[in-house]
Amino acid sequence: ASAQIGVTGLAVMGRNLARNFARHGYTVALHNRTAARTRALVEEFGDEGSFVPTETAEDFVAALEKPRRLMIMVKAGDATDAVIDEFAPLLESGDMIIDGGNAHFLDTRRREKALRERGIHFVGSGVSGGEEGALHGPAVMPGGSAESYAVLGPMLEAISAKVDGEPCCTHIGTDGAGHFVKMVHNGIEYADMQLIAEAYDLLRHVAGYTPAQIADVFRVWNKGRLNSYLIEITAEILAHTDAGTDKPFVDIVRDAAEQKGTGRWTVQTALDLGSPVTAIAQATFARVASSRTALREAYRPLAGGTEHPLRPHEAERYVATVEHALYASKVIAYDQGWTMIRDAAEEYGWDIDLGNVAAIWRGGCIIRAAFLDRIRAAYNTDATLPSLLSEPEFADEITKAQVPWREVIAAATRRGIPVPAFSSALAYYDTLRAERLPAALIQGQRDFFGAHTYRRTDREGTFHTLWAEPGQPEVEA
Ligand code: 2AM
Repeated sequence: ASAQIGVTGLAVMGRNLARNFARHGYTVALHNRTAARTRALVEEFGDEGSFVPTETAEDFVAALEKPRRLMIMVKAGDATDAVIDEFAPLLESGDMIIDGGNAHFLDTRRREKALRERGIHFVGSGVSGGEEGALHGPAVMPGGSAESYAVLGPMLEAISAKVDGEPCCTHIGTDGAGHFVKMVHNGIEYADMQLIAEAYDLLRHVAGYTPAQIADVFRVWNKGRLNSYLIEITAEILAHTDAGTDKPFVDIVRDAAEQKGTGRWTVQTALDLGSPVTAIAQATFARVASSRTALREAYRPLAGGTEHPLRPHEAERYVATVEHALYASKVIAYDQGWTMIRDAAEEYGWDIDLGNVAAIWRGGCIIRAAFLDRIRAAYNTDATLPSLLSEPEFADEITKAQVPWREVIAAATRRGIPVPAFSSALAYYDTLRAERLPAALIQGQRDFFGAHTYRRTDREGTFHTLWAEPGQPEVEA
């Protein structure tokens, strides 16, 4: 019993996390259903640190120091349950199982409860940053008990990415909070990617820029407030030429976006929570729509917008306009994500520090960005901030972006260029900003056909109008 942590499931993510622990001085017990993977890891990387390879579940558990810390890195879903069922009977009270896979937070809640009843800590942990992150420093989002974090926290912080010396790992909240926050991270990632893609599309088809020219625009943007990993890689992708054809890489890729499902989970969950994450939803639907070949065939011959080519001297100004629209939409998308996290915290009783969520996403993960420092500062100044736009600096930026943001969307609409994420972000902004919404009319319709009742602006109570009897006063329901 000499290993501080054990990792079972040694496909690329598990292997790289195991190596990351070992490189940080921990003795790591290794296990995999198929022992060949365990042997291969030790053969290839055994000199990176201290590994204890094991073949049976019993040997694996016996190799772990108490309280045992056992990390599961298998495919999310049934495999996770199978592995838990295999190991839990071999563990004792106080031991800890960490699930570093992409589990649905409701599965994590279920597993945590079942294991808690047996005295075992179950820590559902989001791990972001892909293979490279797993090896060199991911963003880590552990849920579970505070007691388990006291033991695991230092280890997870050690292997996490660091920004200004701070670890990109914090205790998110109890049971499924870590996997929930990871899910929303991915939802925000979908929105951010779609927004960037729409900005590219506009520069291409309105400004008439080539992919290489747009790469230069993104490189400039990456030096400003949009600075982020996603903007940086976008520039690289746009500058890339397909070796075989010499065409811009972006022109030889089929325009049907795929997904592994965390965006879909975010949207499904948002509907249950009543969280209006419209930009994330539009980004998810945009991927789905792009893949609907038969529908696209059917719509392709239909009428579109009108061409208004920009004159060359207008292009430069247009780039600045798109930057405003992208930035403003991005603030809205992130605000929606944070709203959803707050809604879930309330629903599930999680004590989530919203500033810390921003802080740990500054490194290791796909949405890492300078911008997150500002979100963190906003929540650190006022943890009860109802929205990012309640913070004066963000409010000021959005105010300054108003005219260009609307101009970009209006011009795209006239030309028939789809900007679902840009326009949903603006519609969200205008919805929440409005003095009066036509929701009043919806309430009238509901009362008319279904006697669903309404409330009045001028006095308290719940009312129903006798629609079939004109002239009658409304009745109090
Ligand atoms: P394998 O190497 O034996 O296939 C990713 O698929 C990782 O999860 C692999 O390490 C794989 O083990 C493991 N895995 C998948 N399903 C599993 C299961 N039902 N039980 C144990 N490990 C599983």
